[in-house]
Amino acid sequence: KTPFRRYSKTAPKIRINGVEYETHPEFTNISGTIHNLCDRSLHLKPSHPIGIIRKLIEDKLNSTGNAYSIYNDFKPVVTVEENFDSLGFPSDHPGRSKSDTYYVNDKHLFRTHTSAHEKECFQNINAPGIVSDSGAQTSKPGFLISADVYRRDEIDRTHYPVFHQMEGAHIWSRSKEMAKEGQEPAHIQKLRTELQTIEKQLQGESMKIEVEDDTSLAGNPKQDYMSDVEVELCSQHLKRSIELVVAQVFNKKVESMGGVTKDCVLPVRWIKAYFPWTAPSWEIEVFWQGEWLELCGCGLVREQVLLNAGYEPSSTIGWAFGIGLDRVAMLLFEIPDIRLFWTHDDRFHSQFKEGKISKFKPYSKYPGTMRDVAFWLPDDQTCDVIHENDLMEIVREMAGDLVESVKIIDDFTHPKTKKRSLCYRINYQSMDRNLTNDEVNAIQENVRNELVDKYKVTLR
Ligand code: FA5
Ligand code: MG
Repeated sequence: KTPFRRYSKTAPKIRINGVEYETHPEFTNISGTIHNLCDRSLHLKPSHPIGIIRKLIEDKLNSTGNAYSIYNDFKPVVTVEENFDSLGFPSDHPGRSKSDTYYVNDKHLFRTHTSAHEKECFQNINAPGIVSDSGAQTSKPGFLISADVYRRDEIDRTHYPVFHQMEGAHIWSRSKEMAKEGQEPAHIQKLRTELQTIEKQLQGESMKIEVEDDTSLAGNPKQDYMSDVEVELCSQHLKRSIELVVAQVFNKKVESMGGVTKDCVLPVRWIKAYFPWTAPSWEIEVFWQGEWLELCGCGLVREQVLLNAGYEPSSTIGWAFGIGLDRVAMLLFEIPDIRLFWTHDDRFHSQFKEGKISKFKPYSKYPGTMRDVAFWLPDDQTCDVIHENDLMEIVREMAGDLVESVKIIDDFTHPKTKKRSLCYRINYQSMDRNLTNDEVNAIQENVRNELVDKYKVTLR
């Protein structure tokens, strides 16, 4: 059983990954569960599905010219500045709220995405003294960052408070010298050559990608400092790079199913999106087994992000993307429940091999047990309002990985008293063993007590 650590709002200090942080009476909302998960580094395990996918993507992207430095060891606690401010998040962005984000204190939080490390990695590209693999005094123009990310969220088979992302970025310095008569500037020529290499590689893949691309910039404007040709080439470079990854990964999947990808066509589509730190922006979706799956968000890096990292105005253009690794891994390895990634059970881990995509064979299906909890919300305005994610957090804290899902089944306001009642259905189910009734009852009792203690609800 995972030890149960609790942070009372009065505990003055918390130690995370060897660093001591002051707590904050209003901000600190991290739980023992999260603390226990923050040094597992699943993405670094070579024969864990998350680690396998991570490595496949890194190798594929570096096969087009070895342009990416790899960062896989960033610790999860970052500053509010790194996670939000440096990327231009407005001060009222919902992602900043305590109901969505795990705060260590008012200045530190568990990163909600790998974009939190963009600024530092952009700074490293420009930092003097960084020696590349070839010994040159410049570092690579791109980077890949893989890490665990944290979000307070609902509980079901595809949501877990910790998941994994890979960030990618690539920049080009604008040439200082004027281009020769009749020639394009050096960085444009470079982009064209690199793009050709990627396109050629894409054509060589046995899995064909059928692209539906929303190239119109209506409602998805370019930045003024970039020229039309820069936007065009940079977006193509970004999109073809990601398509190359998709072609490779899904090719491996089809092969592992005993199929042949020779005449296989995989539909993908680019949909315009919005991120505060990229413009224009897109999301890519892949059509797999009858459904569109959202893979990743991306776009051309906003100049402000580069300026925040110390770049000279108008000196640099580039792109960035962020891929969620867990859902892709679930789909490719046919893993039915996201909790399985976190199990210590060898019946899970012994099934996977470095570099291979294989189908997960469930070792056993243990039955679930349902329990409902119903309560009246307090009408006393002086106590904390309970957010659905707060309830999820309580269940998570009491049940750990023994909870499969939590669903609202009733939300009712009394017509006369105007009192509001909620009912949630909790499904307790272990991936590794049978649960006893006593055990489930004890957890359920803890959940009920905690709801009363923390949020002053009236149980029904
Ligand atoms: C981001 O997190 C951006 N940082 C991505 C980005 C990077 C955009 C760089 C532009 C430039 P988003 O919140 O949509 O965006 O998450 C990115 C991906 O992570 C999603 O496409 C999805 O694959 C995955 N993801 C998001 N939420 C979850 C979740 N709760 N569980 C599992 N995967 C998730
Ligand atoms: Mg999204």
